[in-house]
Amino acid sequence: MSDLFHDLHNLVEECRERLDQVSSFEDLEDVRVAYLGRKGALAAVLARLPELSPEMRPEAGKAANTAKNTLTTLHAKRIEELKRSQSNAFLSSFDPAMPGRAPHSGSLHPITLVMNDICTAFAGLGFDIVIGPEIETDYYNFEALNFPPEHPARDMQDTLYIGTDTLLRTHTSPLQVRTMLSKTPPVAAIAPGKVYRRDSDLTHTPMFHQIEGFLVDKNVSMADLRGVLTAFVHRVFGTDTMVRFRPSFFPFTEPSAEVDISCTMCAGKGVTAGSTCRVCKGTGWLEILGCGMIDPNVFTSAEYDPEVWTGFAFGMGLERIAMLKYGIGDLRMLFENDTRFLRQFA
Ligand code: 2NL
Repeated sequence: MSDLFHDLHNLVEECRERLDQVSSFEDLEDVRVAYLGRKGALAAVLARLPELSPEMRPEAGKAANTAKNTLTTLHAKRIEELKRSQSNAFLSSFDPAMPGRAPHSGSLHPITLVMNDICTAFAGLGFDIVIGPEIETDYYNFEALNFPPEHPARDMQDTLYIGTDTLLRTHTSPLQVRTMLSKTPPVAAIAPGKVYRRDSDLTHTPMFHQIEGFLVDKNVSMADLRGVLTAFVHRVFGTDTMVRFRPSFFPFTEPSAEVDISCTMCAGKGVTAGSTCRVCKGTGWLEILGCGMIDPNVFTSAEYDPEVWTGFAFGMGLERIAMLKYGIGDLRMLFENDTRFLRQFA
C-alpha cells in the first residue's frame, strides 16, 4: 500500500543517481527509456494503481505525476549539462590562439624568374624591353632577316604555319626588325617572349622562350658585343663564370659566334667527384647563346643605312638558361606545372 509511495520515492532517487553518472547521450537515452519509457519503471508503478483502494488512488496518482515531472526535469537538465561539457571538451582540445596554416600563395615560374633577371641585367646596361606579336608574317620572321628562300627553317617540317604567309614566330628576331623600323639609332633593345617550332621530344617543346637583343650605333665592334655579353653572364651566373666565343653562322649576322660559359656543374673542370661531368660531358664548357654583328642586308630591311650604322645582336633559349642556373635535369619539369616542383622557387 504505502509501498507504492515508497517505491515512487526510491525510483526517483535511483534515477537521479543514474542520471548523475551518465557521460554520453546514448547512456542518457538508456536511462530515460528505463524510467520514463512505455515499459519503464514509472509505468510499472502506475500499473499497480488499480491495486489501491479507490480513496487512495487520487493521492497516488498525484504522487506519480509529481515523480514523472521530477524525472522529466532532471533528464532535461542533464541534457543541457552534457551539451555544455562536450563543447567545453571540444574547445579545450585545441589552442584557439594558435596561428593558422598559411596557404601557399603561389610563386613565379623559373622561366619568369630568369626572364626577369635577364631583362633587369640588360635594362641596367641601357637596353629597352620590347614585346610584339606571336603570329608573324613570313617577311618579318624570315625575309627581312636575310634567310634565303630555300632555307630549311622555312620548311613546313620546322615552322608552324597558320596561312600561306602567316606563321607562329620561330624566334623573337622579327620583333627586333619591327623595333629598328620604329626607332632611329642609336638604339638598344631586348625582346623576350614565346616562340614556336614544329618539334617535340625529350629536349624540345613546340613552344619555348627566347630573349634576343641588339644594339645599333656608329662604330660598334665585336669588342662591345663581348663586353656586354660578359657583363650579362657575370650577372646571371656569377662573376667566377668564364666566357668564350667560338666562330659560328647565322643568316642575320656576319661574323657570327656562339658563346660558351664554364660549366655551372663542375666549374669548368670537366669532372665531378672523380668522374666525367654529366652536364658538360667533360668539356668544361656549356653553350648558352648565339650572337654576331648585324648583317648589312638586315640593316637594309630595317631601313638603316649599312654604310653608316653598325651593331650586334644575340639570342638565347630561356629553358636552357633556367635548367643550367637551377640544376633542372629534365626540360619537361618546366611544362608540367607540378606544384611540388614549382613551390621550390618561392
Ligand atoms: C640563338 C642565336 C641569334 C640574333 C639571334 C638577330 C636579330 C636581328 C638581327 C640580327 Cl633583328 N640578329 N638575332 C643574332 C644572332 C644569334 O640567336 O642561338 N638563339 C637561340
